[in-house]
Amino acid sequence: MTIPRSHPRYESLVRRERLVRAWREGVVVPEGLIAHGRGEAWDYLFGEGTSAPALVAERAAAAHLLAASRPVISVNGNVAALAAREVVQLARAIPARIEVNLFHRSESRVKKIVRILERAGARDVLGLRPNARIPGIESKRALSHRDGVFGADVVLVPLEDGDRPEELVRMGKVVISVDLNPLSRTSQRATIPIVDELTRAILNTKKFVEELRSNPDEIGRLMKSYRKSENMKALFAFLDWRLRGLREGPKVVRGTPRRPRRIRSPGD
Ligand code: PTJ
Repeated sequence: MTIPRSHPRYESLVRRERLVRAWREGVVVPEGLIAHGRGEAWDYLFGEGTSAPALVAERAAAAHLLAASRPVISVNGNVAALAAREVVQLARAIPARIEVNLFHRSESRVKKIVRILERAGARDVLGLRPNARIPGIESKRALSHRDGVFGADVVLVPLEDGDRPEELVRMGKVVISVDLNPLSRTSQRATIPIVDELTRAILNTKKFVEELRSNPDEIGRLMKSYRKSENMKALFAFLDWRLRGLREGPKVVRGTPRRPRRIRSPGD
C-alpha cells in the first residue's frame, strides 16, 4: 500500500504498514498488532510527540547505558519490525550487545529477527542458543544468554509484557523500559520507564548517548539526579494538562495543545 507523504498521520500509518508486513512474514505475532494498537491510543493522548518528562528519562537512560559494564538491548518481534536500524545504531553508539528475546518464542521467529538485525548492520546477535534462565519466569521469555540479558548490569527492554522487568529488577539490574502506557506493569516496575513511542525513544536515547559520551561528570550527575517518582509525576501532570486542554478549550492539534483563549463577550 502506498501512503501519501502529505497525509497528516504519515509516520503512524507507515509504522502500521510495517507491522502488518512483518506479521505476514512471521516476524510479528498477531498479539503484537494488538499491543501496537494500545500503544497508538496512548500516543494520541500524549500528542504523538515526545514529552519533556520522556526526554528527561531518555537522557537518564543514556547515562546509565554509557556507565554500564555489560549493557544489553532486548529485541522482540515488534521492535525488529519497527526499529531494527535504530536499535543497531544505538547498540553501536553505546556499545551494547543485542539479544533477541521473545514472549511467543519459536526458533524460526528468533532466526528471522536475528537476520533482520544483521541486515541492519548488527554483529554477534544473541538469542538462538540461550544458556540461562531468568528466575521467576515460567514463559519462554525466561530463556536468556549469560553474555546477554542474564548477565547484564543495565538492560533496555522495549515493549515488554511486565513479568520480566520485575524479575530483572529483582536480580539487581537497572531496567530501562520503553512503553507508551505509563500504567503498565513494565512502566511501574522498571528502574527508568521511558514513556514514549519506540522509534522516537531509541533515536532520542542515541542522540543523548552521543552527546554524553565525552562528559563523565554529566553522566554521573544524571545518574544521581534522576528520580523515577518525580519523572512519572511530571508525566502525569503533562497528560492532565493535555486532557484539560481537550475538555476546556479549542481544538488540540498534533503536538502541544493550544493554550485556551479568553472568549470575548459581545460587550467586551
Ligand atoms: O515478539 P514477542 O513474541 O516477544 O511479543 C511481543 C509483544 C509486544 C506481543 C509482547 O511483548 C506483549 O504482549 O506485550 P504487551 O503486554 O502487549 O505490552 C506491550 C506494551 O508496549 C503495551 O503497554 C503497549 O502500550 C506498548 N507499545 C506498543 N507499541 C508501542 C508501545 N510503546 C511504545 N512504542 C510503541 N510503538
